[in-house]
Amino acid sequence: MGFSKDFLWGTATASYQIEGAWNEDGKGPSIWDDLTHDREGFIEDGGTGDVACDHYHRFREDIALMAQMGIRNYRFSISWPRVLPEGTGKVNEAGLKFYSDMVDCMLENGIRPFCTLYHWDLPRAIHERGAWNNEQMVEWFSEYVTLIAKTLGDRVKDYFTINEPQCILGLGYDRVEHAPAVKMGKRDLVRMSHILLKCHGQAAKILRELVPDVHIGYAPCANPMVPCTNSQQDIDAARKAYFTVPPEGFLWNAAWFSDPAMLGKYPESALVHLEQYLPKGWEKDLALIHQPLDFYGQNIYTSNMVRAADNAYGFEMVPHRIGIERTLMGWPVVPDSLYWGAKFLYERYKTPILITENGMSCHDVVVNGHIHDEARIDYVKKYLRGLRRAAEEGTEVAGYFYWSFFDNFEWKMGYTQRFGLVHVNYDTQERTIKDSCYAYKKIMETNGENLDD
Ligand code: IFM
Repeated sequence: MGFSKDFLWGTATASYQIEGAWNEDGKGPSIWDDLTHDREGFIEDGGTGDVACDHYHRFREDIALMAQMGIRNYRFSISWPRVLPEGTGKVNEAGLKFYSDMVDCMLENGIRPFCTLYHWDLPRAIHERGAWNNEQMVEWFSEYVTLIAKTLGDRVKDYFTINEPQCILGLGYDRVEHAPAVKMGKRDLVRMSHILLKCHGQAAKILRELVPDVHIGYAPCANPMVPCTNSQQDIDAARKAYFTVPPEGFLWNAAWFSDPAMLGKYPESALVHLEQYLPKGWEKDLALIHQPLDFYGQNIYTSNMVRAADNAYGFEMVPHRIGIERTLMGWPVVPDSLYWGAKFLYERYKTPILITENGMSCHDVVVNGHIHDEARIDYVKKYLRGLRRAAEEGTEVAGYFYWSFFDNFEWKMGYTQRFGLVHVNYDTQERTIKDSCYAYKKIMETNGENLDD
């Protein structure tokens, strides 16, 4: 048993976090350029993505390194303002050429490209026109997606529409921790969610029309709910909690952004209190939002604990036990996250599950040219054992992408967090392969058969 023979092992990154070259060769400004340049003190260490891993200039060496380390599938994202500096209209040919060359380079190295269309670097010009809060966003996004499909579609057959809608709206417009860091009220957030979902649907439709033999996915997040015990009551409670949309914090739920896309309807638990904020005629948009997908991606790092309760919901959250192992981000290490996450999501959406991100930020130190990141190796193996158990019990698990191939700009946390399998010295841009990268290579080579070693 174990993972299927065609299991997709890979790694992931995102444009703003690695590329640098923020204003080179005709690229337009993004909301992250503006936030990091203009809001002093906002980013933990004052970092920006201006240079980041300088991947824009070093992609050939980086991709060769991936190939050397056994990576066969690579999830990268496109910077919208690099190809359309004003968001729409004039195309930046140099930007398109960069992605086209990068894709060629991946293929030459035997790496299958998985392209994420939107991983947060929104063009400033689109932000200034209202972005997700403007119905026209669907047209603007369509123009961008069409351009990418026509440029890369002959060589890139795997796409994700939108990465972590929860964070786009939840962190960008509610908690105000990410760009554009603009606070919006509940009515706007509901309307923006709906427009975002329409963008997802429209992108999937365009890809299906323009790219022969395409595979399309979506990459939302939401901490899985893990039952406190193996009792049937706690398992049922956890499943219910995972897909119940609470009146407050509704953006962070799995069902809010996934039920419309995967099932063609909003969850009842959401409609009860949020329908009043949905735009008029929302029902007729569901056909567009609900496009057939080939895989259901999900970014999973940690979980919440749940048990059955004698209250109106039938469940309650339970704090993690004191002293639980945590990553440098402070996220509790819950190895069963991938087990329960994949299992519950597959039961509900009946589409092959792709773990589009999972990984650990550690306090990595280079000692004599080596990084002995045992905690990361342990984390990956533990989490993958959970995923393997789900696969063995019948959950269709299509693949796993470690986040991230190399250390990079971790948004509000700047460069204080290192998630990579490869260490980046930001002063010299030197890459150093961490022990976890060698360990992951072995895992991929054995198709996960060495997870118990
Ligand atoms: O770095 C991020 C990534 O951009 C989106 N998912 C979570 C990662 C770690 O925080």
